[in-house]
Amino acid sequence: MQDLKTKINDELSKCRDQNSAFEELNNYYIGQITKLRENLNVANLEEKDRQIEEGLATIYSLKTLVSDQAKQIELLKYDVSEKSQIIENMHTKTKEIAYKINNLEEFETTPQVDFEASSCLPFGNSNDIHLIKVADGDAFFVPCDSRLSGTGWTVVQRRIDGSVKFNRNWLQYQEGFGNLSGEFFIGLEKLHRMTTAQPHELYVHLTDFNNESSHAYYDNIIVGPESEQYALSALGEYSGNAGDSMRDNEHQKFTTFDRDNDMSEFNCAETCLGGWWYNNCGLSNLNGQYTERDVYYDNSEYGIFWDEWQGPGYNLKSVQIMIRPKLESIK
Ligand SMILES: [Ca+2]
Repeated sequence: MQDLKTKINDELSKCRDQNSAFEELNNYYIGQITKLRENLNVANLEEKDRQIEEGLATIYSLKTLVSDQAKQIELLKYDVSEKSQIIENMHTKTKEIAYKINNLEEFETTPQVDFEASSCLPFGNSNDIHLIKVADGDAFFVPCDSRLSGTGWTVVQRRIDGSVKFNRNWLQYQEGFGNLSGEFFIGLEKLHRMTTAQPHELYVHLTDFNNESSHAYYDNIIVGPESEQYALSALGEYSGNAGDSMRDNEHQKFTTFDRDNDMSEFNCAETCLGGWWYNNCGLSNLNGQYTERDVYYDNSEYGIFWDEWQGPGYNLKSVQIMIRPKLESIK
């Protein structure tokens, strides 16, 4: 029994020792594990910090990239808008060119076209009707005359038989009327455009019922714009054998029965029966009433007269008014 007790105590003592050794070992491992855990956590944190830093750097560079791309997009948008404008301009140009081509095709079928001509001069020794174009205005037909006083005159008014009425309103005088191969008035707007595009000379050819002729030449005619009522701004020097009967009309505005610009207390267009650069009322009336041979001298003073040649009561048989660019002004 005593032996058994001793054995048990021994065994118990051994167990305690072993237990104590286990505890020590356990503590050692716990310590190691704790240390490892601690190390592991620190390493993880450092790694995380590093990852966060890396992440932040990536985000920053992404932000820079996005901002750069936004700038690029803005530049591209601007570029696109600029190119759209260019394309739109090209469309407009294309339309203009197409329009010009179509018109050229139309004009190709019209005879006697010369867009270089701004008067009858380029047509040389011609007595035909030609198309001319002054400055950037529309082209229009004019009769040319090379018989009365050398070549290249543009006829702007003609009276020969009384077939066309000349007692007309402002708008008709502005635009012109009549028949280019007979009696007509070219129109104040065209006269203005022609005489202001380059210096012009003026030739007035008169014929009486005895078929005798005279002429008046003025070396610098200018017809003002509509805003100045197409005033006869200048005539220049006179020469000829008909007398200077238009001098009185120089610096006068144009008057028609519906627009009184003259110096008379009455309307000279109403008393003289035609549109003209009336003064009060003046010594010439080349757009007056046409009169037949049997009443060529009726003292009416509303017929076609040129005071200094046949007097104001004599109604002339025919008139032709012509203009031509001054030769010394042509380069
Ligand atoms: Ca008046």
